[in-house]
Amino acid sequence: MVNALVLAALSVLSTVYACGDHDAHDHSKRAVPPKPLTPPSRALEWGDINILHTTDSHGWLLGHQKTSFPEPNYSGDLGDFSSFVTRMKEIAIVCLAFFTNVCAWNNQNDRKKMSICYLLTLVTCMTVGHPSAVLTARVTSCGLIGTGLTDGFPPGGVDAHEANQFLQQLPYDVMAIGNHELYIYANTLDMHNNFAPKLKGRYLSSNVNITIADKKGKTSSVPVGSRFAKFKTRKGRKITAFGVLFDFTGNDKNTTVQKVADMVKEKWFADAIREEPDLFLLAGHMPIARDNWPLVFDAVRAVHPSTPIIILGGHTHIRDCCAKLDRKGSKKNITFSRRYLDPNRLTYEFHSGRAKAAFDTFKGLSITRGLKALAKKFDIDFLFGTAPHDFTINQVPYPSENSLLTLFIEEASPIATAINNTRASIPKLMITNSGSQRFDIYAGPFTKNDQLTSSPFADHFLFIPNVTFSAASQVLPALNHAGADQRRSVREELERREREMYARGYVDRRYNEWLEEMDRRSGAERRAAGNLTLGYVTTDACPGIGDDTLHAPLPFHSVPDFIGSRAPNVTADAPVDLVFVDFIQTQLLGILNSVQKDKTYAVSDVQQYSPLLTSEILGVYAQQAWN
Ligand SMILES: *[C@@H]1O[C@H](CO)[C@@H](O)[C@H](O)[C@H]1NC(C)=O
Ligand SMILES: *[C@@H]1O[C@H](CO)[C@@H](O)[C@H](O)[C@H]1NC(C)=O
Ligand SMILES: *[C@@H]1O[C@H](CO)[C@@H](O)[C@H](O)[C@H]1NC(C)=O
Ligand SMILES: *[C@@H]1O[C@H](CO)[C@@H](O)[C@H](O)[C@H]1NC(C)=O
Ligand SMILES: *[C@@H]1O[C@H](CO)[C@@H](O)[C@H](O)[C@H]1NC(C)=O
Ligand SMILES: *[C@@H]1O[C@H](CO)[C@@H](O)[C@H](O)[C@H]1NC(C)=O
Ligand SMILES: *[C@@H]1O[C@H](CO)[C@@H](O)[C@H](O)[C@H]1NC(C)=O
Ligand SMILES: CC(=O)N[C@H]1CO[C@H](CO)[C@@H](O)[C@@H]1O
Repeated sequence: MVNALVLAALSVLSTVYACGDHDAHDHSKRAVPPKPLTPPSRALEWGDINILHTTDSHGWLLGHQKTSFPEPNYSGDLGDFSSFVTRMKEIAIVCLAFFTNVCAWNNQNDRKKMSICYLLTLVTCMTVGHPSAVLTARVTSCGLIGTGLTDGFPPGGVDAHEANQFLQQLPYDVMAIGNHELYIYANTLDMHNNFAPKLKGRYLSSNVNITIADKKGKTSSVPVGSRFAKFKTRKGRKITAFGVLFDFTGNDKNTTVQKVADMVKEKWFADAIREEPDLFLLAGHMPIARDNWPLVFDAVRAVHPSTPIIILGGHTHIRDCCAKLDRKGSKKNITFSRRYLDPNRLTYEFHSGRAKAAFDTFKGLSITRGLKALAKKFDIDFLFGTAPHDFTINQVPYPSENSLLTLFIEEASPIATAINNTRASIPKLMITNSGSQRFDIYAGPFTKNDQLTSSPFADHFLFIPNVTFSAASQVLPALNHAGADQRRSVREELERREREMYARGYVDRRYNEWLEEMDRRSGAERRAAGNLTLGYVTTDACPGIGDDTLHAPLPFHSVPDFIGSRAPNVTADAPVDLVFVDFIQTQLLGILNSVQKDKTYAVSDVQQYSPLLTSEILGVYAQQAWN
């Protein structure tokens, strides 16, 4: 039996959080959320092979620290997780190992007694029933859109370099490369030079290479980590593992992502799968549904019709499972089960059967201490102000008082960009894409870390002066395809952009569809029942309930693709500044030229509106308005 315990994506994109004691400078109160957490619903099932699988933790190594729901559910930090892994491995091995030692110690000179002792031990352990090793697999993605722990490095540093010192202390048997390791060459090089060697052949990049120069300046393309790994579990089961990345196109120069379809045709791949292991472990930063896993699966199946294959996916931040790839059913009688754990101490303590100090390991505590020291070193708790209440992206309608999008475009952007700006007094309309805001803001301290998390994109505000208000006011509805003329082309453009964005690593659309579906399916009833706490409610294609802790889903409201500031109180023919983010310049010019015919606007009409970057807006605003 194969057992996958999936520690859900730490919900980078859409939930929220704040320090328990309202003290932004102290992460030490973590792990003691003010509201009681709901414990897991039932004990885990153990099998012959047990896998702990984490994915998409990005920079959330200190866990989610805010007190607004459901953030405390994701409050476990990497140190807690390290202790959990140790405790689960102990449960798997301690029985035999412990009693074997006891037998040997007590019966040193009596072989017969020793044999009986062994036999009794064996029977006891079999009855207790924890026969196997725990493998740990991580489908990685560090850097960007993480938190200050990875992205908050001082000038001259390398994204995630410091945080990786902690990750590499966990006993991952297999780790697969993710897209965020590839946006900036220096980050990839750091993974290749410093991180991969620490993983000793277990950092897998089956289809990802980096181009490096040797001492003589001669360049060559080599795998970032290893292409595959073959190893044995503690009980001697042979594993052949790969680490595959989806067909990602947003990678930097001098890095290569080979298409999955081409990878499976490589000679090295054929050579690697020729020998039959007990299990193929296909780990990879690629969602298990709607992506290229079947290509890898079929390539293995063509050679080995019945060898167990387990696929560990990731990337879209959703909980998902399907057991359908084997259409004819395997000849070997294997069973499989999976469980999605909320990553918090309560979950870890419940399943390890140890609480508080008895749960923590020395290494776990030292990782937590180290991460806190790193947070301090990067000054990620620098306080901009105190948010008066929660501002969320999808939990409330847009526009509304508690909408982060409303806050950003109607309040924060106009106020922050007006500071030291000679055009401040000129009426304006501001437009940005809603995807620019990545994470909710929760009531309480708003820190440098929160700013990085909510608004990671460093776009410039540009503007076109002297646009008539009547023309400017048509641009936003047209961008959102409300105007009949533009509807088809804009929709097509958005679809095209969506496909392109997915290939470049953006996953909001899929993650949001998942949240929306869980709310539509059962949101109203489950919340009304009043006996469930908020969190993920997973419906997947594997049998039984996958969620470890039962929840009611968060409310979900969809938002338009583009959002705008409040209209100034001016006449239709009055000149206004049309302000927008550089990211949407091409589309905006096209639309502006289609809604009016007085003038053909071109890139030469566009100027910089403010030296402030979009990633700085919330901090500047909070310093003004939330102090
Ligand atoms: C790629 O790396 C090589 C070797 O370091 C270097 O000479 C070359 O300029 C790089 N190319 C780009 C486009 O960065
Ligand atoms: C990756 O590196 C290996 C080893 O140098 C090389 O043989 C292979 O052609 C490279 N693959 C790609 C897709 O660049
Ligand atoms: C397969 O496993 C199931 C459940 O453990 C068991 O009932 C069945 O008899 C097994 N079949 C074979 C062919 O071993
Ligand atoms: C505005 O100008 C003052 C004085 O030069 C400066 O201290 C301040 O940082 C500026 N504020 C912004 C948001 O640029
Ligand atoms: C806006 O137009 C007025 C006249 O209509 C002109 O004087 C002014 O220079 C223009 N401003 C810019 C920034 O182009
Ligand atoms: C919650 O309440 C509903 C309706 O009263 C009930 O069917 C369900 O079993 C309860 N769930 C839990 C986890 O107590
Ligand atoms: C808009 O401006 C007009 C003319 O200056 C003024 O009478 C009116 O009260 C303003 N409306 C609002 C809502 O400020
Ligand atoms: C499982 C779990 O921890 N659920 C918690 C999620 O967060 C809310 C708000 O803090 C709690 O009430 C739940 O118990």
